[in-house]
This record gives sequence, structure tokens and C-alpha cells, in this order.
Amino acid sequence: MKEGLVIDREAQMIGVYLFENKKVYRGIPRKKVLKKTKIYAGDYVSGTVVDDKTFAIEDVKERKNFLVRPPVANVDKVIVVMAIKMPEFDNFLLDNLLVVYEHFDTDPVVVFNKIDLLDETEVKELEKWSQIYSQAGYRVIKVSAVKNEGIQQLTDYLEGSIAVLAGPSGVGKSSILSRLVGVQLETREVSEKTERGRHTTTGVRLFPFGENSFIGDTPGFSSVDALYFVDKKDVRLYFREFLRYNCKFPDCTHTREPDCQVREAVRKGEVSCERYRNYLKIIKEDLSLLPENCQ
Ligand SMILES: Nc1nc2c(ncn2[C@@H]2O[C@H](COP(=O)(O)OP(=O)(O)O)[C@@H](O)[C@H]2O)c(=O)[nH]1
Ligand SMILES: [Mg+2]
Ligand SMILES: [Zn+2]
Repeated sequence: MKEGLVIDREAQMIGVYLFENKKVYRGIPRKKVLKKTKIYAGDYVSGTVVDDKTFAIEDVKERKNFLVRPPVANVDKVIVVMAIKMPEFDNFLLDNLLVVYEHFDTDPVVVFNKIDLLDETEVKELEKWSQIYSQAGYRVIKVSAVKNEGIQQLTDYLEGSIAVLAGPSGVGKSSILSRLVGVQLETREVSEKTERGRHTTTGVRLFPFGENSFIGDTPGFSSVDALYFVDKKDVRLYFREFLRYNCKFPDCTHTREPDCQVREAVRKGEVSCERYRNYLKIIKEDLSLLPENCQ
């Protein structure tokens, strides 16, 4: 049996990347496999080579996670792409996305693209936000897809993983993907219409690059409500930096409880006001709860 990864999934098409020779085969699942599960991009499969174009899929490995939009399994890292300008940085959107991708058990990395566009004041703003997200526990990478800056750093960071790009449209996701993969690609939109005008189930493609790394594009979202995916009471678990603190009550919501260590950390400036404010906004809490130093 040989091991492969499903990198292309659209309608009846299953493209399987074989690790042994890095070639892509048309995957044909055995009936017993289809009975057991659906097959998604990102699925690790085992099977046998039938001929130089065809791979018979005998088994699908259990998934460690599954993103719904786009439907990709076993996502190690989500590259959340933002810009300081064009489009203007939206920290509320970023925090909603981080909550969602933490919830899906991936490791998000924050990428600021288009750094070539920034004047002195905007560079200061970039530094401020970079620091906020590094302090929160995220890897932050500054990139210019146009100037090919920071791309090597991102490639190194993604080595050996399945990653997908996320972020609002226009931030440069497709441009970054082209740089990482090293060729100009015409990336396919995730949602397509059939000739009958009906929405098909999505087509997803992962591109191999570097040392066993794979990357997929996503459609942009300009707004995401984390509560669509995550229970309100669980949001606190997906603000990474909150997990460093032990409040008096283990289920502390970091709002009105006595001896809340997270609120204490906000007061001391260890947890940023911006992040805490967005936490309150996401859980639809009263912003008058912000400590005085954040008002
Ligand atoms: N100045 C500048 N423009 C960029 C950069 N990356 C992408 N763009 C431009 O931004 C626009 C949107 O890029 P695209 O990759 O389609 O963004 P997507 O919607 O997130 O996939 C295009 O006109 C790109 O040429 C960058 O690093 N610097
Ligand atoms: Mg795009
Ligand atoms: Zn607390």
C-alpha cells in the first residue's frame, strides 16, 4: 500500500498526490471506502497504483480536523492575511477569524501583506498591531507579495504542513499563493455554478510546494461572526492569551466575576485593550466593562 494526499476535489474528480514520487493520480475509491466516508481535499489516503494515471483508494485516514469553508481536512495552519491599507485593517474581523480557526483546531498565523504600500505613520501602525498579535501568542509575518518580501520566511514556517489562506478579498491571498507555489496560477473560485445555474458542491485544490507543504486558496470573507461557528461560552477558550491566566472560577467569562485574572492582565497592559474589547464585542457584552485604562 502507498500513501497519498487528496489535493484536488471537484465533483467526481479526486486528485491524489503520491508522496513516493510526487506525482498526481486520478483517485478511484473502492466501494467499501465510499460506504465508510466522503472524500475531501486534505484527506490522507492509502491504496495502490493501478496504472500511471490511476490510484485505487483503499482507505482514508481519520481526520484530525475539518474546515467547512472551504471543505479541507487535516488543516495544520491557516494563514490569515490582512493589510494595513487597501483594504484597511479590520482587527475585529481578524479576531473573529482567529476564534473560528482556533475552534477548528488549526494553528493560525497572521500575515500582514502589502507592506510595500506603507508610509512612515502606517509602518508604525503595522508595528503596533504586529506586537499586539505576537504578544497574544501568534506568529506574525510581514509580507509583500508584489516585492516578494517575507515569502521565504512564510515558506519556511509552512514546511511540511497543509495550509489554507483566509482573509478578506483584495488583501492578496491569491498573489501570496502564486509566490509560494512559484508560478502564476489562475486560481479557481471555490464556489462554482453549473450550466443549470445550480450551485455545485465546492471544488477545492491544494497546491504542493517546498518540502511536502500544501496550500489552498479560499474565497474572501469581508465579515465573519464567530458565533455562527462557536458557542458564546466557548469564545474565551479561543483567545489564546487568556489561557495563560487562572481566574478564581475555572469557567470565568472574564466579564463580571470577582478575582478575574484576565481583566487584571488587561489593566496591567499584559493583555491588549484591543483584543479584550473585541472579545467583549464578539460575546455581545457591554463595552462599559472595559477597564479604565482601555476607555
Ligand atoms: N502593492 C501591493 N499590491 C498587492 C500585493 N499583493 C497583492 N496585491 C494586489 O492586490 C490586489 C488583490 O490581490 P489578490 O491576490 O487578488 O487578493 P485576494 O482577493 O486576497 O486573492 C491585486 O491587484 C494585487 O496585484 C502586495 O504585496 N503589494
Ligand atoms: Mg483571490
Ligand atoms: Zn476571568
